[in-house]
Amino acid sequence: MLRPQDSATRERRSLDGLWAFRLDPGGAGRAAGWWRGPLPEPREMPVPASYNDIVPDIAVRDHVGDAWYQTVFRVPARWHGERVVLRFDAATHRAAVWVGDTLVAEHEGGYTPFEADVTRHLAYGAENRVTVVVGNELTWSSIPPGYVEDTPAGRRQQYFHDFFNYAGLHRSVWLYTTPPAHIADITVVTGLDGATGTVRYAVASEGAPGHGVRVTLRDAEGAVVAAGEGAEGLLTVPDVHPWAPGDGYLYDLEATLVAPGGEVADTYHQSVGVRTVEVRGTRFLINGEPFHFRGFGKHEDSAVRGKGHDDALMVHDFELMEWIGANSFRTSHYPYAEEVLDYADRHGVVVIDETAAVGLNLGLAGGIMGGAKLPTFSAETIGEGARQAHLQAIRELVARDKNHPSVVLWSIANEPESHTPEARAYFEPLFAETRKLDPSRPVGFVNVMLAPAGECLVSELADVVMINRYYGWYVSPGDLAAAEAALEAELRAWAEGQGKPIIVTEYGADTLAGLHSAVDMPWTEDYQVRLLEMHHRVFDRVDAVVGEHIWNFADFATRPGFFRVDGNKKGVFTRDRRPKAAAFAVRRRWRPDA
Ligand code: GCB
Repeated sequence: MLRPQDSATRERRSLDGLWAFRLDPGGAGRAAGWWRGPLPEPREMPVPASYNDIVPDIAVRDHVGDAWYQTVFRVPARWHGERVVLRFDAATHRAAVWVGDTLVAEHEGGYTPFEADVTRHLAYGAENRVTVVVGNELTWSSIPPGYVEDTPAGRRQQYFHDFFNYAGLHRSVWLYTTPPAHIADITVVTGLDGATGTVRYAVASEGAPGHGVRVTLRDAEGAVVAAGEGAEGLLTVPDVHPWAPGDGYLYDLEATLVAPGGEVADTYHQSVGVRTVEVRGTRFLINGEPFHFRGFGKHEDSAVRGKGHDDALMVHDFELMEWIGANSFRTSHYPYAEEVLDYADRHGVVVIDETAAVGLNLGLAGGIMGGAKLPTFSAETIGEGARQAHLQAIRELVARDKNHPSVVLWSIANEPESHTPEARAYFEPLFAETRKLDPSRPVGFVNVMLAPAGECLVSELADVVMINRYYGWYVSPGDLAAAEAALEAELRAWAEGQGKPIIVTEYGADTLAGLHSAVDMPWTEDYQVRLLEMHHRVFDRVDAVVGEHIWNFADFATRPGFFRVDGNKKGVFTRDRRPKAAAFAVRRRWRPDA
């Protein structure tokens, strides 16, 4: 799915800003048809943002159910005759959208975009009303899963992942035009053969019978380096400047749809980074060179806006990652805003791109949360409904992110149950589907400590081993000597058992900024430093380890709980992005010359 852009033939307009808003815990709005007129008794709500922390009211923060958004805008008269599309970059976790009285879109899944052709539903040169109902309930059939519990105090959302269930319109809303005959999709797959680059492209169009396609590839200075005719083809780029970690060199592919009479019907500009990705033995190769992942699991999370995208925070996070010497991150535990991937493309930052499939593990949830033990995969819990939603989440992720050179690896789930035959059966078709959709990138999932080397039945399906381990924290807290021995033994077992590259996608310790101790004491800044240093010593001894992603880049919000002090504190930075002592220690490892 192409992002809205301004081009010679297209125009876009942001609908971000303050919308009318109203919570609807009882579901009255659907029965009363709130889209048919102004929302009753609204308050104002910023878009994009999570609504949860905007209002100092626990009923807003912990709301379960529908939330209504509405705005009114004028459409320029000159847009008449164009195709006009209404696009939501994300609505968490599901939405229905009306333009005036007409239902134009419904979407499930909180972190991928959706859109509707609203050409016939708009009044041109006049005022139009858009109403959106956003649902935040997590069920046994949603990704991520959860369930709503009826308690004497009201409905309560339960879920199995360790970050707050923020909801709302988290990303931008756009109205954009295309000509009626338009480019609908572009796919590029790049290759390298010595100094020559290749760009295999496919341009899909709609409403354009008899039209032709022309493509022009320009370098960063704007010089034409290759050109082609036809909806599909292969371009070669002599003396190519590859995209590489730390060198986000991008070409511009201009696709032009040409009407039978020869006039330009539509144009779209697609950035292209020419690079290859390959897993060979225990190495992860980018452009044929071994790559070592240094960085973090992150979250889209900050005070007040929750998961709302914010360019200032995004750029600040990337600047801090550069300062500390990170070359990569994982979009734990959901697809991030497209602005983030565009930035990573431009700056040569490597991305492991993850679906929102987190918490598919009731063994873990039961263990940590003390709840009743239910089977993870069953007809009553995570079953066919969830698997269909998961497949759809993978399809939408690949459709959205396939052209980003920064994305080198798909992660189709975080810490699912993976040691049972049911898990294996659940995951086999998901791996197959991901590979079918994108044969050009490796595929993996993130393994949990409950399914160690030798017991995991799913890792075999993956191209790389990704593991989250908490030696020195959940296992042997305060005892770094025991933790070091256990970590090394497990990494060696993975290396011998799988013969694949290993990325340690999480390791870390909760740390309260300002707390210190001379001896190893969990929660202190000194302990976080020593725990990370211990891990790094071990990683350096195990050849198959090709990646270290600390959990987490920054402290983040979770639901309340006795083992979380105002959220998860495993950040190397605080939630407001101040460095803890560990930030300086990690920087010394990752940027020894700085
Ligand atoms: C994990 C999860 C992550 C949690 C982390 C923790 O394994 O993947 O979402 O936040 O552990 O701190 O417990």
